[in-house]
Amino acid sequence: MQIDVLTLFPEFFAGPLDTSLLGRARETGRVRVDVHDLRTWTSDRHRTADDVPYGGGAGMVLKPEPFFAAVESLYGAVDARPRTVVLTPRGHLLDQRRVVELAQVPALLLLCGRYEGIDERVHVGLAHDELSIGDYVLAGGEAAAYVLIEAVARLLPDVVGNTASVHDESHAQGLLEYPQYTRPASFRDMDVPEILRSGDHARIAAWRAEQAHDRTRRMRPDLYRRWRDDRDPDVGQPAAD
Ligand code: JAH
Repeated sequence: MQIDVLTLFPEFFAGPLDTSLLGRARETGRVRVDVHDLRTWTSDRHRTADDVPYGGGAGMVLKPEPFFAAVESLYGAVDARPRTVVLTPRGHLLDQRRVVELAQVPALLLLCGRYEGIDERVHVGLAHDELSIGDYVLAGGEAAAYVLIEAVARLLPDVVGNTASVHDESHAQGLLEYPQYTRPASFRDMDVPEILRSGDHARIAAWRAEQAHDRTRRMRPDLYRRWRDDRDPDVGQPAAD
Protein backbone atom coordinates (compact mmCIF):
# COMPACT_ATOMS: atom_id res chain seq x y z
CA MET A 1 0.00 0.00 0.00
CA GLN A 2 1.11 3.55 -0.75
CA ILE A 3 0.26 6.20 1.88
CA ASP A 4 0.97 9.89 1.27
CA VAL A 5 0.59 12.45 4.05
CA LEU A 6 0.27 16.22 3.62
CA THR A 7 1.23 18.19 6.73
CA LEU A 8 2.85 21.41 7.96
CA PHE A 9 4.78 19.28 10.48
CA PRO A 10 6.44 16.43 8.57
CA GLU A 11 8.96 15.95 11.41
CA PHE A 12 6.08 14.76 13.62
CA PHE A 13 6.07 11.44 11.77
CA ALA A 14 9.82 10.68 11.77
CA GLY A 15 9.96 8.74 15.05
CA PRO A 16 6.74 6.71 15.00
CA LEU A 17 6.96 5.64 11.33
CA ASP A 18 10.49 4.29 11.80
CA THR A 19 9.60 2.32 14.91
CA SER A 20 8.38 -1.19 15.54
CA LEU A 21 5.52 -2.50 13.42
CA LEU A 22 5.57 0.33 10.88
CA GLY A 23 9.35 0.45 10.63
CA ARG A 24 9.40 -3.25 9.71
CA ALA A 25 6.40 -3.01 7.39
CA ARG A 26 8.14 -0.19 5.49
CA GLU A 27 11.52 -1.98 5.41
CA THR A 28 9.97 -5.11 3.98
CA GLY A 29 8.04 -3.09 1.40
CA ARG A 30 4.50 -3.97 2.58
CA VAL A 31 3.68 -0.28 2.95
CA ARG A 32 5.28 2.86 1.66
CA VAL A 33 4.62 6.08 3.62
CA ASP A 34 5.72 9.38 2.09
CA VAL A 35 5.28 12.46 4.26
CA HIS A 36 5.14 15.74 2.34
CA ASP A 37 5.63 19.25 3.72
CA LEU A 38 2.65 21.36 2.62
CA ARG A 39 4.92 24.43 2.45
CA THR A 40 6.53 22.86 -0.63
CA TRP A 41 3.40 24.04 -2.47
CA THR A 42 3.27 27.62 -1.18
CA SER A 43 4.35 30.34 -3.59
CA ASP A 44 5.13 33.53 -1.65
CA ARG A 45 8.52 34.26 -0.11
CA HIS A 46 7.25 33.64 3.42
CA ARG A 47 5.80 30.26 2.36
CA THR A 48 2.44 31.18 3.85
CA ALA A 49 0.06 28.27 4.32
CA ASP A 50 -2.62 29.93 6.48
CA ASP A 51 -4.74 33.06 6.54
CA VAL A 52 -7.42 34.79 8.65
CA PRO A 53 -10.96 33.34 8.53
CA TYR A 54 -13.60 35.05 6.40
CA GLY A 55 -16.32 36.30 8.73
CA GLY A 56 -13.85 36.88 11.54
CA GLY A 57 -13.08 34.85 14.61
CA ALA A 58 -10.05 33.60 16.44
CA GLY A 59 -7.10 31.84 14.87
CA MET A 60 -6.04 30.97 11.35
CA VAL A 61 -7.33 28.68 8.61
CA LEU A 62 -5.19 26.63 6.20
CA LYS A 63 -5.39 27.98 2.66
CA PRO A 64 -6.76 25.75 -0.10
CA GLU A 65 -4.11 26.39 -2.80
CA PRO A 66 -1.24 24.35 -1.29
CA PHE A 67 -3.50 21.27 -0.90
CA PHE A 68 -4.73 21.41 -4.49
CA ALA A 69 -1.23 22.17 -5.86
CA ALA A 70 0.19 19.24 -3.88
CA VAL A 71 -2.45 16.85 -5.21
CA GLU A 72 -1.88 18.00 -8.80
CA SER A 73 1.89 17.70 -8.52
CA LEU A 74 1.78 14.28 -6.79
CA TYR A 75 -0.92 12.64 -8.95
CA GLY A 76 -1.20 14.83 -12.07
CA ALA A 77 -4.82 15.84 -11.53
CA VAL A 78 -7.37 16.16 -8.73
CA ASP A 79 -9.38 13.31 -10.31
CA ALA A 80 -6.31 11.04 -10.20
CA ARG A 81 -5.89 11.30 -6.41
CA PRO A 82 -6.13 8.15 -4.29
CA ARG A 83 -8.69 7.62 -1.51
CA THR A 84 -8.34 10.90 0.40
CA VAL A 85 -9.01 11.27 4.12
CA VAL A 86 -9.08 14.46 6.18
CA LEU A 87 -8.44 13.93 9.89
CA THR A 88 -10.79 16.27 11.72
CA PRO A 89 -12.82 16.32 14.94
CA ARG A 90 -15.94 16.90 12.80
CA GLY A 91 -15.53 13.61 10.89
CA HIS A 92 -17.13 10.18 11.25
CA LEU A 93 -15.68 8.26 14.17
CA LEU A 94 -12.97 5.85 13.02
CA ASP A 95 -13.79 2.26 13.95
CA GLN A 96 -12.37 -1.15 13.04
CA ARG A 97 -14.94 -1.61 10.27
CA ARG A 98 -13.61 1.53 8.54
CA VAL A 99 -10.01 0.46 9.17
CA VAL A 100 -10.68 -2.90 7.47
CA GLU A 101 -12.24 -1.10 4.51
CA LEU A 102 -9.33 1.35 4.15
CA ALA A 103 -6.80 -1.50 4.39
CA GLN A 104 -8.24 -2.86 1.12
CA VAL A 105 -7.46 0.17 -1.06
CA PRO A 106 -4.14 0.37 -2.92
CA ALA A 107 -3.33 3.94 -1.90
CA LEU A 108 -4.36 6.58 0.66
CA LEU A 109 -3.79 10.32 0.90
CA LEU A 110 -4.09 11.75 4.41
CA LEU A 111 -4.62 15.50 4.88
CA CYS A 112 -3.62 17.01 8.23
CA GLY A 113 -4.96 20.36 9.36
CA ARG A 114 -3.69 22.70 12.07
CA TYR A 115 -4.97 25.84 13.82
CA GLU A 116 -8.74 26.30 13.38
CA GLY A 117 -8.89 23.88 10.46
CA ILE A 118 -8.75 23.71 6.69
CA ASP A 119 -10.60 25.84 4.13
CA GLU A 120 -13.93 24.17 3.30
CA ARG A 121 -13.02 23.96 -0.41
CA VAL A 122 -10.43 21.32 0.49
CA HIS A 123 -13.08 19.19 2.23
CA VAL A 124 -15.50 19.58 -0.65
CA GLY A 125 -13.01 19.26 -3.51
CA LEU A 126 -10.53 16.68 -2.22
CA ALA A 127 -11.87 14.62 0.70
CA HIS A 128 -13.53 11.24 0.15
CA ASP A 129 -13.78 10.77 3.92
CA GLU A 130 -13.58 12.98 6.99
CA LEU A 131 -12.51 10.93 9.99
CA SER A 132 -12.13 11.58 13.71
CA ILE A 133 -10.35 9.24 16.12
CA GLY A 134 -12.40 10.41 19.10
CA ASP A 135 -14.38 13.25 20.59
CA TYR A 136 -11.57 15.48 21.74
CA VAL A 137 -9.61 18.28 20.08
CA LEU A 138 -5.93 17.86 19.21
CA ALA A 139 -3.50 20.55 18.03
CA GLY A 140 -3.75 19.15 14.51
CA GLY A 141 -4.54 16.08 12.44
CA GLU A 142 -1.05 14.51 12.62
CA ALA A 143 -1.55 12.32 15.69
CA ALA A 144 -4.87 11.08 14.29
CA ALA A 145 -3.21 10.34 10.91
CA TYR A 146 -0.56 8.27 12.66
CA VAL A 147 -3.25 6.30 14.50
CA LEU A 148 -4.98 5.56 11.19
CA ILE A 149 -1.70 4.50 9.52
CA GLU A 150 -0.87 2.08 12.33
CA ALA A 151 -4.37 0.60 12.45
CA VAL A 152 -4.39 0.04 8.67
CA ALA A 153 -0.78 -1.19 8.31
CA ARG A 154 -1.15 -4.00 10.83
CA LEU A 155 -3.94 -5.52 8.71
CA LEU A 156 -1.90 -5.62 5.49
CA PRO A 157 -0.81 -9.04 4.19
CA ASP A 158 2.51 -10.25 5.61
CA VAL A 159 2.95 -7.39 8.06
CA VAL A 160 4.41 -8.79 11.28
CA GLY A 161 1.57 -8.93 13.76
CA ASN A 162 -1.02 -9.80 11.12
CA THR A 163 -1.44 -13.33 12.42
CA ALA A 164 -4.43 -15.27 13.71
CA SER A 165 -4.62 -12.82 16.64
CA VAL A 166 -5.75 -10.06 14.27
CA HIS A 167 -8.99 -11.93 13.58
CA ASP A 168 -9.53 -12.73 17.24
CA GLU A 169 -9.02 -9.42 18.97
CA SER A 170 -11.07 -6.66 20.59
CA HIS A 171 -13.39 -4.96 18.08
CA ALA A 172 -12.67 -7.52 15.33
CA GLN A 173 -15.76 -9.45 16.43
CA GLY A 174 -17.67 -6.49 17.81
CA LEU A 175 -16.96 -7.31 21.46
CA LEU A 176 -14.18 -6.35 23.85
CA GLU A 177 -11.52 -8.98 24.47
CA TYR A 178 -11.67 -11.44 27.37
CA PRO A 179 -9.01 -11.19 30.14
CA GLN A 180 -5.57 -12.59 29.30
CA TYR A 181 -3.09 -14.17 31.71
CA THR A 182 0.43 -15.49 31.54
CA ARG A 183 2.74 -16.99 34.14
CA PRO A 184 3.03 -16.96 37.12
CA ALA A 185 -0.20 -18.73 38.09
CA SER A 186 -0.28 -16.76 41.33
CA PHE A 187 1.00 -13.20 41.62
CA ARG A 188 0.60 -10.89 44.62
CA ASP A 189 -2.44 -12.83 45.82
CA MET A 190 -4.09 -12.68 42.40
CA ASP A 191 -4.63 -16.08 40.84
CA VAL A 192 -5.16 -17.12 37.25
CA PRO A 193 -8.71 -18.52 36.98
CA GLU A 194 -8.59 -22.29 37.51
CA ILE A 195 -10.54 -22.94 34.31
CA LEU A 196 -7.73 -21.54 32.12
CA ARG A 197 -5.34 -24.12 33.60
CA SER A 198 -7.80 -27.00 33.26
CA GLY A 199 -6.98 -27.90 29.66
CA ASP A 200 -10.74 -28.17 28.92
CA HIS A 201 -10.86 -26.15 25.70
CA ALA A 202 -14.64 -26.13 25.36
CA ARG A 203 -15.09 -24.74 28.90
CA ILE A 204 -12.28 -22.23 28.30
CA ALA A 205 -13.97 -20.97 25.13
CA ALA A 206 -17.32 -20.64 26.95
CA TRP A 207 -15.69 -18.77 29.86
CA ARG A 208 -13.94 -16.38 27.48
CA ALA A 209 -17.17 -15.68 25.55
CA GLU A 210 -19.00 -14.95 28.81
CA GLN A 211 -16.22 -12.61 29.99
CA ALA A 212 -16.25 -10.77 26.67
CA HIS A 213 -20.04 -10.31 26.82
CA ASP A 214 -20.11 -9.17 30.46
CA ARG A 215 -17.24 -6.76 29.99
CA THR A 216 -18.69 -5.24 26.83
CA ARG A 217 -22.12 -4.82 28.40
CA ARG A 218 -20.59 -3.07 31.44
CA MET A 219 -17.88 -0.94 29.79
CA ARG A 220 -19.36 -0.28 26.34
CA PRO A 221 -23.14 -0.58 26.25
CA ASP A 222 -23.05 1.13 22.84
CA LEU A 223 -20.88 -1.65 21.37
CA TYR A 224 -22.93 -4.31 23.12
CA ARG A 225 -26.21 -3.13 21.59
CA ARG A 226 -24.66 -3.02 18.14
CA TRP A 227 -23.18 -6.52 18.52
CA ARG A 228 -26.54 -7.92 19.68
CA ASP A 229 -28.52 -6.18 16.93
CA ASP A 230 -26.04 -7.37 14.27
CA ARG A 231 -26.55 -11.03 15.22
CA ASP A 232 -30.27 -10.83 16.05
CA PRO A 233 -31.79 -8.06 13.93
CA ASP A 234 -35.37 -9.31 14.63
CA VAL A 235 -35.26 -9.05 18.40
CA GLY A 236 -35.51 -5.48 19.64
CA GLN A 237 -37.66 -2.57 20.63
CA PRO A 238 -41.05 -2.41 18.89
CA ALA A 239 -41.51 0.42 16.38
CA ALA A 240 -42.37 3.83 17.88
CA ASP A 241 -45.97 3.82 16.53
C1 JAH B 1 -7.37 19.74 15.50
C2 JAH B 1 -7.01 20.24 12.79
N1 JAH B 1 -10.46 13.20 16.48
C3 JAH B 1 -9.17 13.60 16.63
C4 JAH B 1 -8.79 14.92 16.01
C5 JAH B 1 -8.41 15.04 14.70
C6 JAH B 1 -8.00 16.28 14.20
C7 JAH B 1 -7.98 17.37 15.04
N2 JAH B 1 -8.36 17.24 16.32
C8 JAH B 1 -8.76 16.05 16.79
C9 JAH B 1 -7.56 18.73 14.58
C10 JAH B 1 -6.98 21.02 15.06
C11 JAH B 1 -6.80 21.27 13.70
C12 JAH B 1 -7.37 18.98 13.22
